[in-house]
Amino acid sequence: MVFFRTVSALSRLRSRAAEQQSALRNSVRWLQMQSSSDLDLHSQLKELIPEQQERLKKLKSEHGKVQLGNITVDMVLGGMRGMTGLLWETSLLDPDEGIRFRGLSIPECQKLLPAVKPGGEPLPEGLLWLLLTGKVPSKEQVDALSSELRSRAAVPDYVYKAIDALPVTAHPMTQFATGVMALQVQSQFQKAYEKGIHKSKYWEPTYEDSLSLIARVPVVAAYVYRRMYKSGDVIPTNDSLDYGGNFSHMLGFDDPKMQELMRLYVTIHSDHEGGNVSAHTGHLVASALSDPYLSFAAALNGLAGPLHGLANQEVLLWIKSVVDECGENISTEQLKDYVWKTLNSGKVVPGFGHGVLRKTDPRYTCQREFALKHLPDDPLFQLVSKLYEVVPPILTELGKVKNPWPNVDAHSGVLLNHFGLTEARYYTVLFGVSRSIGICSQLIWDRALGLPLERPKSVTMDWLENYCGKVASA
Ligand code: CMX
Repeated sequence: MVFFRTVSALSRLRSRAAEQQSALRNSVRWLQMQSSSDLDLHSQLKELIPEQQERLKKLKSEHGKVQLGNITVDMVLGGMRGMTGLLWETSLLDPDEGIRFRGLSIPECQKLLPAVKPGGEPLPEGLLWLLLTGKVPSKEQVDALSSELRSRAAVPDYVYKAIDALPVTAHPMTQFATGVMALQVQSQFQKAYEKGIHKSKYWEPTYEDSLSLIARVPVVAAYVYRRMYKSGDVIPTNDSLDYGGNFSHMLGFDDPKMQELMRLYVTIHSDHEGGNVSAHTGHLVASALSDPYLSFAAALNGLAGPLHGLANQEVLLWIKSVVDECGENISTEQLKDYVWKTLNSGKVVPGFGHGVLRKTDPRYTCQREFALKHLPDDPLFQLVSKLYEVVPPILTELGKVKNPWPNVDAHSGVLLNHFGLTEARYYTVLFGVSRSIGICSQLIWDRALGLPLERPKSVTMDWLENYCGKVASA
């Protein structure tokens, strides 16, 4: 009897232990599932999308007829300045305060986004996570995203061959955009569309293409640099490095300060709301359901214009022309004369002014802080500081310039130049790599929210004259 009781107690204990073990196994599995989906950007987005779709639906149904302002003839003739006409979720530009990425200013991003070491510059992967989810990621989430990007970074050989078909003297932006077009051959979106994907699923292959594109553009960009300036001596990726650090490494710069600069550079150049030429172009082209590669290549061609991203190159070339003519120890009077000479020859002063901003660009300010910390005695940095005093009063004196203050491009060149990246014609390619993060993040949301084909109305001068005549007589 005692024996039987002992056996049954033992078997109860064993089965309870087995139950407990299985419960423990389940909860570990659940925790693992939780943590692996916590670390996975795709899963995070999948959760967020339905609530944002509902939000948009509600906005349309409850507030669809609310007016956002009046369109004037000036706006139609003036490059649509001041016209609110686009939805762009990832960032918002305040004319006085500057850019906010998902509500965070640049100093807030520097404080909150994970860095390689505490107090360091934000990791661009962290910004990508923030732009896509609206949430500040943990270091573990950023590390997981870094490793996902590394796993997507392989570039097919025909991309290099397409670039090699161009003369080595072709502008770096032409070579870069050609490489991006060649990457398009691997578009998942295009393949899925050809197979007949349902529109509710468009965001998934857009996500795949976007992440692969973001992962691959630094490799293509570095190839262009090494091809043009380092006799084609290509440097392979270093799998122990993050996105910005690796980009700097592939270009040939392993100085930790240059890697920090690259992280800051990529972060602050990534996104600047939706109306600027490159972002708007990418969004417009994608609205025809062109895949992310086609859309981003189009965006790059807009970025390559001197009034937009090419100002990155123009500023350093202009600063070097100042030094060539007047020397590094240029006086304030000489500098004023040089600025007037530029203006009087019908050119703009590159790096100053903006279509929306009305104060000093905070992207300029954070680069200035970087310079004060790492290169305070650099003569070109001192010249940039002098320009800050000299140029705005002159532009104000012109009477027509709406914003006489420096923009992002006024500063980046002297920082890159200081660390040995002296080839100014290449700078806009760096801008392009950075822009992939902002433009592609919004493209994923464009498709997730089902945003329509973009097609504003245009009119002729005849139409405007007739319309204004009727308004006047009424
Ligand atoms: N130097 C000389 N003239 C300038 C000027 C500058 N830096 N900024 C503006 N102006 C002129 C414009 O050319 C325009 O002249 P016109 O009426 O004769 O055509 C007039 O001032 C009014 O322009 P605005 O309304 O103040 O500025 P816009 O919105 O038309 O243009 C921008 C904005 C950026 C194209 C212009 O300020 C400019 O050309 N700046 C220099 C180039 C530059 O730094 N571009 C980079 C911008 C940031 C980026 O996208 O990367």
